[in-house]
Formats: sequence, C-alpha cells, structure tokens
Amino acid sequence: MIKTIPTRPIDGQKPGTSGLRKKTRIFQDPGYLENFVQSIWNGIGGLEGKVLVLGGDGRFFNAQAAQIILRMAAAAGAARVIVGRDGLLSTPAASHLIRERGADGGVILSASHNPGGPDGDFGVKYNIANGGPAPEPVTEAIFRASQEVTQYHIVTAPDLDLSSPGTARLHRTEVEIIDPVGDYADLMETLFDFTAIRALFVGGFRMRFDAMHAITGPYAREILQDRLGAPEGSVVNATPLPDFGGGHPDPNPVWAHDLMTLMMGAQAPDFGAASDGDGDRNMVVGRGLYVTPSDSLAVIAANAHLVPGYAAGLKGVARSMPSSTALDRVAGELGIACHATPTGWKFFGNLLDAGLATLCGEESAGTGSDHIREKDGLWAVLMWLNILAARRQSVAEVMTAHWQRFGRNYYSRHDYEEVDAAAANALVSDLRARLDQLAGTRLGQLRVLEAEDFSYRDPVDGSVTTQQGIQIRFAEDARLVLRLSGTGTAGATLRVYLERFVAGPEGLDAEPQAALAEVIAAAEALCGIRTRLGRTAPDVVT
Ligand code: G16
Repeated sequence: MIKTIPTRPIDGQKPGTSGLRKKTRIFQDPGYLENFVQSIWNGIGGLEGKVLVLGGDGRFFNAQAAQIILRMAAAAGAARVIVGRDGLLSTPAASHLIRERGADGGVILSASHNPGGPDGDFGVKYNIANGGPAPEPVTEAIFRASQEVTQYHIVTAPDLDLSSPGTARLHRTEVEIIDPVGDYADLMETLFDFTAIRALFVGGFRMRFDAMHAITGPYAREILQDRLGAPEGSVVNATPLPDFGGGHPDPNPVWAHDLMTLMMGAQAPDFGAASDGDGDRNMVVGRGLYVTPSDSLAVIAANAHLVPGYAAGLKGVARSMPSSTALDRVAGELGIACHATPTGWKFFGNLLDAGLATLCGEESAGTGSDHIREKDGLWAVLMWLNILAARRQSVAEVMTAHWQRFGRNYYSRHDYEEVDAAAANALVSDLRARLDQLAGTRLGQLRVLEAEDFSYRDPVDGSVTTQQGIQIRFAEDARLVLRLSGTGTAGATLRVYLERFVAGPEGLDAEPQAALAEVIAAAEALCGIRTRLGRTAPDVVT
C-alpha cells in the first residue's frame, strides 16, 4: 500500500560540491531524508517505470536509509532498483553499474571522506544515466523541488532482506540484490595488465593498501589479493565499519598517518595506498615519498600509454582549477587539451561524455578516467601498479624522472576547518572586491600578475558557473587559490591552495612547505587569514 504523508519544505536541502551532506542526526530527523528523496524524484521528473541503482558506503544509517529509499522508489513506480548486498556499493562501482545496466540514475549514500557515526556525517547524492554526479541544472531542479515539496509517498512494507544476492518485490517494483564487487573487479581487468602486475608480486614486490575501515576493503581484497596475488595482509582495515573505526576516512598524510608512518620507516614496502569512505579518493605513497594527488595525476597522464586500456592515447585531460598545473605541462608535451573546471567531479561529466577528456583529476585526491563517471580510488592504485610494472622502477624513481623531465610543481593545501561562516564569507567577499586592484602589486616577495574570481563556461552545454574560487597568479611562477569548501557540515572551511613551479634540474628535492614559504606568506599578507579567522595555523596541511 502506498501512503502519502503531508510535509513542508525544509531549509537548506541544497546539494553542495557532491550531493547533500549533513550531520547524521539531521538526516535521522523524521521526514528529513524522505523530503530530500521525494525532491530528487520530483526534480528529475518522477521515477515511474525507471531503473535505479542504489548503494552506499556502509556508514551509520546506511542500512535504514536504503530501506526508506527502496520503499519510496516503489511508491514512485520505479520498474526496478538494483541494490548492492546489504545496501553497499562504492561510488565508482555504483557509477559503473548505472552505465553497465543502462539504468536511468542512481542514489549513493555517502558523505565520502567525512567521519561517520551518530555524531558524524551522512549524505545522499543523485547520479544521472551517464553514471556521473548530477550536473548543476539537475541539482538546481532538485533544490527547487525541495523548496516546494508538500507531500511524500512511501510504500508500507517490512524491511527487505538485502543480505544475499537475489530478487524481491516491493509493491510493483522489482528489487535486484547484487554482489557489489564482481562487476567492478571485472571492469578493472579490462583496463589493466593484470599479468604484469601479478608478475610484480611474484617477484617480491610488496604493498600496503589501507582501506581505512571503509567500503573499498572488500574490493581491494578481491582485486589486489585474490586476483593479483598480493600477499594476504597487504590490504588492511578491510572490513567496512559504520563509524570507520572512529577514524576520518580521508586518504591524506594527516588522516592516513599509520600508513604514512609505515611508508616513511625502515620496514616500508614498495608501495602504499589508501582510499576514502566511499572509495572514490586515493592516496599514493612510495617508500619514503608521498606523491601529491596533483603529481599523481600528471604521472598517470604522462605514462597512460603504458597501460592497455589507454594505449591508444589520451583525447584530452582535465583538472579542477585549484589542482596544480603539473598536468598542464604534461598535456602541453603530449599536444592535447587540458581543461580547468570548478571543484566538483560533476563538472567533468560533459567533457568525458563528449570525448574531450580521457583522464581527470583533482588536488582533493580524486583521479579517474572515462571508464566511469566518478573518480575512482582503486583505479588510480591499479594505474600506479601497472605503471610501476611497465617501467620497472620504484615510486621515487618514477617521480624523479618525471620532475627532471617536466619540472616540479610544489603544491600544498592549507585548510581552516569549521571556522565562523560569517567571518569566512566576509574574508572571501572582501578579497573579491579588491581583485581589480591587485595586478602589479607586491605581496611580500611575490608580484601579482593577475587576480580573478574563477568562472567556468562548460564547452559542451554552454552553462556558466561563477564564483568558483579566487585565483592569483604571481610573476615568480607561483599561484595562490582561495575558496570555501562545499562539502563541510559545520561552520565554514577555507581552503588555501599554494603552488610554485621549479623548472629544475636544481631545486627539485626541497621540502614542500619550505619551497612554498613565500606563497604562504603572500596569502597571509593578502588577507590576514589567521587574524580574521582567529586561528594560529591551518587545521590540516596536505
Ligand atoms: C567532493 C567532490 C570533489 C571535490 C571534493 C572537495 O569529493 O566530488 O570534486 O574536490 O569534494 O570539495 P570541497 O573543496 O568543496 O570540500 P568527495 O570525495 O568528498 O565526494
């Protein structure tokens, strides 16, 4: 039976950089999730007769939310919902499944790298038929629907047993429960030289993959250990937990500190990697050497021809504007276009669909290609393994060779988290108001070449997105970007992105924070971040 429940719009159901993210308790408020899900259905023109993919990263409230969404999809007349066992799917696996099954879209339950649990964060994201995050016009339509919603519809039925593959019926909707790992692992086998990677492990190559108690554990075990022969125990923290073991499932040197300690120590294996809550981010680290996401993207682009799935060459590449310009240098040498988009994977979708880019990536630890329409943590790890196998070099040797050839873009991001939102907004808007006067002025040791408020015109659909971050270029081959995060759930987070290029062959081995000291000082001189936000230092430096 379908029940119709009267409701009223709830403020703030506006999807951010990646779906709607809020404190878990907010999502648990009666009607909160239901309002947003109904707004998705309304915003996309209904669900009647459609096929939907559903899954999440297993965080606290995933299981209950999946049952509610199944009942609401049934009430909306969905023909079929394909759901991962126990309501689980990594974000890349969900993207692949939408494409492989020709589904009309998918709902992914995740707040990505944000901590989970009753006091943590939860999130809901809608992906469209190409497998990618809903682009701006769709998220806008969903937001508008959330401001107009007056009722939601839900089937009254007991919870479905999602614990094993099979099919079930919910009202008129068929629910297909699938193994979340198999299809995705098969896709990886089509892209990479599994024989060469297997030979690497047979030859004694050792790695540590830290799944951070999140969704990639089962995927990494199957692919790295079972299919590629990495020794048992190469994948650690491999059982997804609702609270990620109390950790912060963000694969960077700060949050993946156990892995970093191992990789910087005497017992380090040849290769270290980690991924995030929902499996779309990655971290790559060699013995004694952390690889920044921007460098990783550039190395992958420069070496993609060594990997079977990309042997035909790259059509183009894309990066988010704040990501370092290391990629641009590779693209320049390959003679292909390098697109700079606003932050948010949703902006890559059109470029990938139109064949304007094969590889995309972001400084925020996301890398991916046109094999799906999301960033893909394990894919990036396999890319590296394939490149290492083909080049027969260590991570450090690959990096040194890369910097010798292209120069090094020293890069870091300083985050001021959960600061007062009014103060952060004022800082950015005051700076915006001064942009016109900055060119030609000096900030400490650096001279401003140009200053802009980044806006993006999508080359495929012509849509324009404004105010996507303040970008300041210096005459000394340096760059500074400031923007407010769109994924936080408390206060505001100011991100300060710092970059400086050194052509080499000298000066390629500096400590990044030291190499960036003048850019860090310029940021402070420009807008007195620490004074205005009442902080003495950034909370996270990556
Ligand atoms: C999401 C988006 C990414 C973005 C990142 C950080 O990643 O998909 O495109 O770079 O957030 O965004 P912000 O700087 O606005 O916090 P994820 O892994 O959280 O889905």
